[in-house]
This record gives sequence, C-alpha cells and structure tokens, in this order.
Amino acid sequence: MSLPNFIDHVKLYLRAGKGGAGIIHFMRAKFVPKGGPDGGDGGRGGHIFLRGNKQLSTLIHLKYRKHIKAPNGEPGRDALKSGANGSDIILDVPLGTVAKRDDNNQILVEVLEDKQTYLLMQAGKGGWGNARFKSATHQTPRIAYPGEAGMEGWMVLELKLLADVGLVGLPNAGKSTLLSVVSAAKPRIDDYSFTTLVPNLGVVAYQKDHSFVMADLPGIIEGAAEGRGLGLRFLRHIERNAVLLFVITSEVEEIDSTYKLLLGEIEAYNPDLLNKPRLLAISKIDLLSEEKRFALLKTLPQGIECIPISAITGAGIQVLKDKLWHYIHPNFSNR
Ligand SMILES: Nc1nc2c(ncn2[C@@H]2O[C@H](COP(=O)(O)OP(=O)(O)OP(=O)(O)O)[C@@H](O)[C@H]2O)c(=O)[nH]1
Ligand SMILES: [Mg+2]
Repeated sequence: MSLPNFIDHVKLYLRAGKGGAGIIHFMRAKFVPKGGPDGGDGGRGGHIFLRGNKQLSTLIHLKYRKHIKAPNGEPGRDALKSGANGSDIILDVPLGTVAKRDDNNQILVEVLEDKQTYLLMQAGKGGWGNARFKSATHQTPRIAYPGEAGMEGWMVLELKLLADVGLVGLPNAGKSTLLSVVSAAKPRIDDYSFTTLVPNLGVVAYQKDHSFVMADLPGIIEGAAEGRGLGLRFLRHIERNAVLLFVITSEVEEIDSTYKLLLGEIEAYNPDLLNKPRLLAISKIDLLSEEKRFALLKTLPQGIECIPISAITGAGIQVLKDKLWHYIHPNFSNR
C-alpha cells in the first residue's frame, strides 16, 4: 500500500452545538382558564465524535475542513415538548490517529481500534423550560434557562503509522527497494537522495498465513532531530514500531560510524526509541567483491545483529524476514 497525498497532521477548529433555550409558556386550552406552565426544555447541541476506521490510511479527507461546527439544539416547545437535539458529527480517522489540544498539547485520545468512538467535543445541554420551575409556592414561573455553550477549540490530529517494522537509514540506503522486494508495495526507487518523501507501508507475507507491516520512511540525515532534511516530521512514525530496522549500504566506508550517526539522531529525537529492539541490514552487498566485503564486515558495530542483504540477488532476504518475525513475536514457534 503506497500512500499518495499522505497527510499525517491536520489542525481543525471544532465547535460542538449549543443547547437550545428552554421556553416560557403556559397551557392554554378551552375551559382551563389558568393552565399551568408547560414550556419545554431545549434540545442538546450536536456532539463531535472521533471514530477509528480501518479503511483509512491518511487524514487527507480532513485537510480542507478547517472549521467543523455541529448544529445547535432546538428551543423547547409548548405542551412540555423538548426541542430536538442537534445532530452529531462523526469524524472518521485512520487507526493510529492521536488527538491533541492545540493550546497545551494534551493528548485526549489515541484511536487504535476500528469503530472505536471517542467524544471529542461535548455539546451544550438544553436549557430548562418553565415547566421545570413549578412548585407549590410558585404556580406561574416566568423563568426559563438558555442553552449551554458546547465545547470548542483548536484540535490537532496526528497520524502515527501502526507498523511492526520501521526502516531507518540515510537517503539512498536501499530502504524502498527492500520494501519493494519483501512486499507488494511499489514505492518509488531512484539513485538520488530523498526519493521517498512520504512514508510507504507494505505488508510482508510470512510463511503460509502470517504477515507483518513494514514502514519505509524518508531518509534521515545528520541534524534530523533539529529539523534538517525531512527528519523530524517523519521520525514520529517510528515511535510505535515494534522493531527498528536500520539499513546501511555497503557503499559506505565504515558501517560503525554510519550506525552511530543514525543512532545519535534517533536518541536526540526521543531516547525512548533506543529501548526498542533493533536490527541492522547491510544492503547492496552484491556491489562488493569478496575481498571488499570481508574488509567492510570488519567495521560492524557491536551490540546489534547485522544481516548482509541484496535486494537484487535476494541474498539474506529470507534470513532477514525470519529475524524480523522473531523480534516482533518473541514467543513464536515454528512447530
Ligand atoms: N546494486 C544494488 N543496488 C540497490 C540495491 N538496493 C537498492 N539499490 C539501488 O540504490 C538506489 C537507492 O535505492 P532506494 O531504495 O531508492 O533508497 P532509499 O533508501 O529508499 O532512498 P531515499 O528514499 O532517498 O531515502 C537505487 O538506485 C536502487 O536501485 C541492491 O540490493 N543492490
Ligand atoms: Mg526511499
């Protein structure tokens, strides 16, 4: 699944509906000279809900809806009838969407399941009509309440991809090519930097009836955590990946220093990411002579499992899939 028009951040002004006013009214009927108060309550306004929808993969459908207002409740009516409620608005979002208040960044909800529904902006209640104020000492109340205001404010919706594996590497490392050989995804591949501008997701079939999701992210460069390149904007997508797969091309002089650079960027962005399991694929191994390959493999970093691969010849690809699967499902047994 590649994602054209990938939108992972929208800012919206939302306003739930105001409650309708209660009314002042007295029963008027033939032969009932002094009818009591019968002014009904106002209806509540429309709520605004967020709902998970597994069919969606971006927030693009909300990009051009800057202001979203739910209708107000109707005023109360005579004969004790309440006003109609304002109809609710339901905003469907892809799984992995986080809703935050824009003013203080407070996270309100993370939508993780299909059809999960969350009341984002509560509507105002309808006001009481005068019938509610009747008492033994107060037979003709000339009082009713206005409806309450609904909640309103700027809200940010952010999508974090729900992938099992996130690819981390410099531009041109061969990340998209790898995704294209392990899944049906068709990301753009080219021999210049920043070919990938938006994340691509691919489903990797594993054994007979298993699969996992791999996210190909734009390349990370030195200074990414401070905002260089495309870095920070997409680093947040790996916050949820179960396994980080570093990809370093065998065209580099030294694997260890490249690995440290990537690790440094990840750490500067969010040190918690270092708690995730990680693996290192040394890509394009087909480009090296036996001799060079031997020399390069001496520059491997410590403390991380390294797998030489080639997307062109297929070398190492199955081993890599096996390892990834076992990192995602540590208790999985083949038997
Ligand atoms: N020889 C060889 N070339 C490869 C291999 N994998 C990728 N390449 C080439 O390396 C170049 C970069 O590949 P991409 O997959 O676009 O790299 P990327 O990491 O996605 O790059 P960005 O999207 O810019 O971050 C392309 O010209 C690919 O054809 C491989 O296993 N062997
Ligand atoms: Mg790419």
